[in-house]
Amino acid sequence: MERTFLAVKPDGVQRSLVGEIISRYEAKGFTLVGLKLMQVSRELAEQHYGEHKERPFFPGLVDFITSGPVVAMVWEGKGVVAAARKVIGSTNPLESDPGTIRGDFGVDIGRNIIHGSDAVETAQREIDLWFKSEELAAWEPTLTQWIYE
Ligand code: DAT
Ligand code: MG
Repeated sequence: MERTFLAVKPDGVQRSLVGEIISRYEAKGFTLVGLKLMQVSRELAEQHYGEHKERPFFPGLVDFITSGPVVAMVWEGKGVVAAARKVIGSTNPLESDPGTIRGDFGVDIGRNIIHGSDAVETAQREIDLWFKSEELAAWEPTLTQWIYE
């Protein structure tokens, strides 16, 4: 089953949006297989956002993501990588549709509340970067038959 990596960023944690965000993915029918609140090191932040290291916003992005605790999560389900990104919305919250997390709760691009992997391969890389295999739980919810036909 497909998995994705999601992280509630320091702004989302400070604004008490963790429960709201988890609820959206639970209600959709996806399965939570990993969850931890953690302080991100600069090393982890720089690796996670490595694709952006030449961009002018990179230092500010690393400062921001290390500025307070984040809630790192792994979610599982059919098509979860793309579906989770749809629930998140566009990178710029002002361009995100209402109903999406960024569209409902954010304004500035540098305070866009949540990270989500952008492709299946990226998700695997990010899950391996953020979680040890023993921190992930493989379990089958009893609800499965009411979500999948
Ligand atoms: P996303 O988080 O939607 O995958 P991304 O991978 O292009 O977006 O960028 C990673 C994060 O970097 C993004 O969530 C917020 C920040 N960011 C991106 N573009 C930016 C910009 N032009 N100015 C400031 N921050 C930016
Ligand atoms: Mg990205």
